[in-house]
Amino acid sequence: MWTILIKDLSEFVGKEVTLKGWLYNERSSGKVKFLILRDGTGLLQCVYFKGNVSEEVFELASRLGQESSIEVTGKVKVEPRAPGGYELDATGLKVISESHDYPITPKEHGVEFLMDHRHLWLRSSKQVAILRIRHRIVKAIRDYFDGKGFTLMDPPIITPAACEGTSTLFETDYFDLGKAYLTQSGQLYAEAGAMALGKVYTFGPTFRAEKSKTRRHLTEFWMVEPEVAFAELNDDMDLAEDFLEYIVQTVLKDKAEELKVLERDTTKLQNVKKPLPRISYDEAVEILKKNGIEFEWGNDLGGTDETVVSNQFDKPVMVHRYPAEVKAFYMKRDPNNPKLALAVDVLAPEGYGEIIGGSQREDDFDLLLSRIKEHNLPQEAFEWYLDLRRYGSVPHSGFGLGLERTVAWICGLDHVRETIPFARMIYRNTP
Ligand code: NSS
Repeated sequence: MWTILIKDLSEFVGKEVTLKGWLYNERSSGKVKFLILRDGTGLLQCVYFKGNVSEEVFELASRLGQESSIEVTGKVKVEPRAPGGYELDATGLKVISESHDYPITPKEHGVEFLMDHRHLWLRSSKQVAILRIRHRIVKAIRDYFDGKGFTLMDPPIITPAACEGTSTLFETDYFDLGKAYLTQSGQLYAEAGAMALGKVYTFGPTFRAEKSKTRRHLTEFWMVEPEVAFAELNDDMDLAEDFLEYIVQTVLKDKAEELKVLERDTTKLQNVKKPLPRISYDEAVEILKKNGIEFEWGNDLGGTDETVVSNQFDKPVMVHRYPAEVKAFYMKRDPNNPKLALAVDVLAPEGYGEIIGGSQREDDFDLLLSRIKEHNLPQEAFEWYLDLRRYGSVPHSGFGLGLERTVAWICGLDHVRETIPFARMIYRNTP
């Protein structure tokens, strides 16, 4: 007799096995009791016939509450109608810990209730599928960059200054050194890394004190940021499209089961192959105007604008060369039109909006210094960053991909709150 996992049942057909897990659901029909066991790897219907098991076992099977932790024993049978395709002709049942009045029942609950019980909600099949896909995406991201000669470099989380604008900084007191801030992006440190190692990527939590209460905003989210020395904007876009194709195609191949649990229609995801369309900001503005949207040149694209633009394409679209005014201080200006920044945003289809933001960086010392001043940033805190332009400056570029927005898009979820185990948002910092 073995203790095995539900995912491995196919190897044990006809054999007597023991499994450990939790009672996911149950139903009865007269002399038969069906217990649905979950063990984190799948679901298994365990069938207890009154005549085949001791009275004690049958009574226990009838009494246990949802999410009781249990050990079941029985013979594995093929049963195409059962979830997962197997069934346990059960004989034994032991309780590890009884559970009663589990707050999340198979009926519908409101999303705030579920978010309040996120620590338990994680156990449901859909949430398990999302977490598995998130894990696969994280691994695909690492595999991609590791396989292309990038070195993973971990930037600090406590930082002395803003990277992406001062309006979304989380501030904290830092001993005798005054204020410190939670990082908004590892980019500035990745730039130092690229000058040391050539190609690097950072991958970790980043923070934005976003006042936005939208389905795309978290205050704590994960971002992967490649940075490449001697790369210009076009190289950056080549990298972004190759990278996105790899991630999406890998998930489609390896996580088909989970996508099925989420009832994700994957037709549009199949399209995510290079080349991706590239349009300029000016062209995006034209598209907006043609679609009757009132949009003033010079503004950043809002959520609805992004949706209108991306709806014109059946793949993610790269929008490049934004007005410099609405972009970060470190972006290089377009030599052909200094009003524009050599920036690129990648907009996902199906209304998911911006998943990647990137740019070629300003590599000229004087220009960078004047940008720091224009943005009223404290020069002292950026002296180390200016050093990168003092000592062997080179053209370089990179981008940041938001993990949660990517998970939401690939899983087809309508809000990023379900893409991270414990979401942090403007109105939520628990559990
Ligand atoms: O602000 S970004 O557009 N760009 C940067 O932070 C650059 N420093 C990246 C770089 O070039 N190395 O953010 C990048 C991505 C963006 O496209 C979103 O996918 C995600 O990070 N992002 C967010 N996800 C969830 N919630 C919030 N608040 C959020 N902000 C950005």
